[in-house]
Amino acid sequence: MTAKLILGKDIGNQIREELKTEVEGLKKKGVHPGLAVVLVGEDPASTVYVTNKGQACRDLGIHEETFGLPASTSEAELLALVDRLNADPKFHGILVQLPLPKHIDSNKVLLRMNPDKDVDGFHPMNVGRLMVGEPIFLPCTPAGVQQMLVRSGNDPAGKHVVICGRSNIVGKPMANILIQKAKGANATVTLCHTGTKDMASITRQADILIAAMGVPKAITADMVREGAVVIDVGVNRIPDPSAPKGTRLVGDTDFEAIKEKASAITPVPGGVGPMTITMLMVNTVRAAKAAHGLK
Ligand code: BQF
Repeated sequence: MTAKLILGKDIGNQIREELKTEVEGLKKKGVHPGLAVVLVGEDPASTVYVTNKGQACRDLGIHEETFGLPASTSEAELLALVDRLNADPKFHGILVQLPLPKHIDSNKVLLRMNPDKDVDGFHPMNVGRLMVGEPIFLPCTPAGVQQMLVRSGNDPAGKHVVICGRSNIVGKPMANILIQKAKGANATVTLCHTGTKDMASITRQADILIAAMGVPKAITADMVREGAVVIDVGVNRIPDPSAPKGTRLVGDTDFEAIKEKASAITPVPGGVGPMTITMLMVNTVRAAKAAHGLK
């Protein structure tokens, strides 16, 4: 079997087209969605991600401002900026790009945000709301994975989904989304992590396998059941002397080998990554509507 590609780039563009129309309609009602993006330091990968987010906003007509702060910014200074953005009605969404420098406690920063502007869905209030089944913002990457599954005809309902990786940003919210008794969810979920014994014996039972470990090519073909759907969340930059930049992006799966075995797979790049950005746009529009009492 050779796997069908699930292209997040295409699925995301379709959703962004729908959003563009929605943003135009909101502006006619006097609502101009706005997003504040905060970047502390100059990590090259984070800088690329923040650029991607700003570009997506401009494409949709969403007002966006990036607040670039030096790596030496103190926790108190960052908290003061969050307070200011919380109080600024121009911004319906606030995003603090992670990871933050080591001297800043990111949990403290997330806790300071107005949960109604937390378009990443990382504030403990929003984490809790997801767990009890009343989410306002779903974390962007797992929300994007859910959309890719549903829109590619692989509804997770009743399926055994195995997630590898337990980060607060992907693995844990992914599990919390898919176990809900809700449309596009209702799956049986197994969460594997670095403490899992014989991971391959578990991944081989997956109807849907989600790789979110942050380890290049950690999922090999022998770990995949014939006909499984494989979602690769990994974005790893590895050295490649033959590439113009000297590096290239690889996921957490051995794509070339697995595509001969899976029924469907997401590529890297062009898979989950663009969906993360798309779902950030969805959350920002939702935040703007909620702030103006619109459904
Ligand atoms: C693509 C991210 C790890 C840690 C923090 C498109 C993005 C990436 C890839 C992107 C990511 C990864 C983002 C592609 C945002 C996804 O074409 O494959 C877009 O911008 N992402 C982030 O903000 O923080 C991260 C990965």
